[in-house]
Amino acid sequence: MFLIGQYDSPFVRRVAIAMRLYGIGFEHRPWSTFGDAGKIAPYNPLRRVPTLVLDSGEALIESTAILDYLDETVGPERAMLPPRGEARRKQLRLCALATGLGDKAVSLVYERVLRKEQLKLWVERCEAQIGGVLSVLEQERAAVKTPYLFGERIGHADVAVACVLRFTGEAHASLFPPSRYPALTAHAARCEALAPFQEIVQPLAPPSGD
Ligand SMILES: N[C@@H](CCC(=O)N[C@@H](CS)C(=O)NCC(=O)O)C(=O)O
Repeated sequence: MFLIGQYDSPFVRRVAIAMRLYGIGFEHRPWSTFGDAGKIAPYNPLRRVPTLVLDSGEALIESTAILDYLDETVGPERAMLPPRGEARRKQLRLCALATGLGDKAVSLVYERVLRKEQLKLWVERCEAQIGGVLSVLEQERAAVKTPYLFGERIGHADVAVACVLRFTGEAHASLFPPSRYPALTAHAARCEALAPFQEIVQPLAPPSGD
């Protein structure tokens, strides 16, 4: 199977890291959503990444749906998300906050590099959404004393938060000053020290719009 997308995307990265953590092998096609849109389109008409193409030819889209497939593949004992109940809902909520933050951070990058003049209304809205989510995540991470958000084992929310923090810090340094978010900074450092995070990483290379 092969994973389409570059590792500077927090969404592609969270999927690739989960695959490494699960020990699931894959080929990597680091196609750019803009430069290589024509290559992505046959697998995903949205021309978005991550897209995971299975050996059968079936193409999975959306990081959450891809992780759902991977969880099913490894089974409930090893899955990085509880199968049901409150524990699942709580972790999915944090995943949604982290990936929602990622959506806004990506959107702000597009606004910066693809438009001649940025739309102030949109920029301010995204910045407020990013700041609001970071505050809540900081509070909630600070309140948890275990190594990871939901205990001793790393979960999808941990990976999502770390990947999105890295992207936000690289793309919008002024929105994520480490001194304002010590618990999140410590969380990111703990995750980034793990081998799969060190292996699966790519400095941000935004589209040029050309
Ligand atoms: N909700 C999607 C978000 C994926 C996403 O935003 N990917 C970006 C790259 S970071 C992309 O494909 N951008 C091109 C586009 O949206 O047209 C997911 O979780 O997979």
